[in-house]
Amino acid sequence: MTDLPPLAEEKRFPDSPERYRLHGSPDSANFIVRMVLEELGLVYDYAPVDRLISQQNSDAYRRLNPQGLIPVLEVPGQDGPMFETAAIVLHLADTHENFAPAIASPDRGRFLKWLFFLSNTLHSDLRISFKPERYVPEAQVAASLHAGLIRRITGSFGHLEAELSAQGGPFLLGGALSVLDHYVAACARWAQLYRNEGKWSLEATPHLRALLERLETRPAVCKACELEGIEGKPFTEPRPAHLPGTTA
Ligand SMILES: N[C@@H](CCC(=O)N[C@@H](CS)C(=O)NCC(=O)O)C(=O)O
Repeated sequence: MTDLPPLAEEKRFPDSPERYRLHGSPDSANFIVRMVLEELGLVYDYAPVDRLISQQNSDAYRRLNPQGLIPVLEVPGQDGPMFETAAIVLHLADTHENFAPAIASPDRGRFLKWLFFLSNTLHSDLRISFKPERYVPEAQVAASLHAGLIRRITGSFGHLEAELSAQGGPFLLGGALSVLDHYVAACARWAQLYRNEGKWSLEATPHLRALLERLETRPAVCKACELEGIEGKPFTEPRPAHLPGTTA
């Protein structure tokens, strides 16, 4: 039996880009990916997705992410575009060996559990709380769902506050900055800005506030904010982004 010759690189990965390409719209979940790309000092292209005209639901975009959700990162060498923010930032951190503990490290498990918590609990709840009427059209039921989600979101920030306190800060893993911190910072921003109606604030979470203040001074975070059209203090005194394509 003869081994078949390997397929040419371009045949195996016909859509693999030459360099990272981030698809996003201002202040959407791509903001988290953007902060991480900037922290890692990576070169990338940016493809704007106009949410005002629902471009995320176009056939072309759904070929990148069948859910029609932002962000997508096209990754050199991968056999398809990546979606899901946590998967993307984990991939970037692992590939570039920064902002995540190494696989054999004793804090890897702690890192993973909080990353999954941020993705499948806090971020997920926030997303539903922004537009509860998408899930339950009746106004009263939607209002009640929203109230329940705000309680859960407040509880989730409470868990993160307790972890920060237990680790002694300044970051979620303790002394080392990781992609968890960028993820939680964006969630804290959106929780204050969108459909929160003053129900959650940083008052009850002083350790989280200190983490956010620290992140706000990082050059990579400032650069990401500038590119996303986010002005002022993005996490402790958030104001809506002002670039076209922004939606609440
Ligand atoms: N689980 C997804 C959620 C992403 C998500 O919620 N994206 C929002 C923007 S922040 C979106 O695409 N919204 C457009 C829509 O719902 O039509 C992830 O982590 O990437």
